[in-house]
Amino acid sequence: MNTEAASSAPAVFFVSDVHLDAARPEITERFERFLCNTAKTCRALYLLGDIFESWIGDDDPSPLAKNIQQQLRQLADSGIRCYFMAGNRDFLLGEAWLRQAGLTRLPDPCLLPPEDAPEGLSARILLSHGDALCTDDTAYQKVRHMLRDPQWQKDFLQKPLAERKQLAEAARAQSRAYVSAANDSIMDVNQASVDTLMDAYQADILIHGHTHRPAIHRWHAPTSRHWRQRLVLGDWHHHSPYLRLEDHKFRLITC
Ligand SMILES: [Mn+2]
Repeated sequence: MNTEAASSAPAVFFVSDVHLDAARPEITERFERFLCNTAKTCRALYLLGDIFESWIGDDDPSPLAKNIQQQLRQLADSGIRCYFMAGNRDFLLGEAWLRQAGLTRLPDPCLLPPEDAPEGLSARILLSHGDALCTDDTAYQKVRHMLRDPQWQKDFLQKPLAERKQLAEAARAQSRAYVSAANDSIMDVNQASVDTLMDAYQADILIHGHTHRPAIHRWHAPTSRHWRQRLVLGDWHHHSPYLRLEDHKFRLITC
């Protein structure tokens, strides 16, 4: 029998925290290169939040957003399934924009759809952006609660574009000041919150971003029969990292 014929299916890619920003063209360049080259070889691309540094509404005529939308569309049109889960910076991305980009929205959290769960691998894989798990940061969780309120979002999107731009800029400055002053340990996920979430979904593997602390963590939880894994995606500030699922194996790649 020709074993060569049993070649593996194309890989599944996971990316988060690109933080695309008109002020950082080198990040845009790297991400565009990723979409045009590397991503062309996968069968599904999961964008797990904070792809954009900020999003103030689909009506913002930013050339950066338009170009990225077109490139994502090309990828989707070439037959690659592309998914988007909102992060804490791009949660206002609207349905029309996503549809135009060929992206399917995923709720946070959600299990990896069965078509991309490796055949024969019994592990249940959960996806999340990750910010909801940073429960030690109580101040942030309060803000998060407000920002995710549909009424708050509706009110915000009804403001004139210039006002939204100003508010977003002020929020970013505030966030930068907060992050630099806050205790580093509260900016990571809380282990008990991770286990509670994984219990609720009977998940064995959790993939998330947000913390910018790329790593593969492995531990044994008292509530689980199996070893658990937490795969943390890296940010794109200086590199172009992505997670690759291929032949039942995960690999964090940094280019
Ligand atoms: Mn984030």
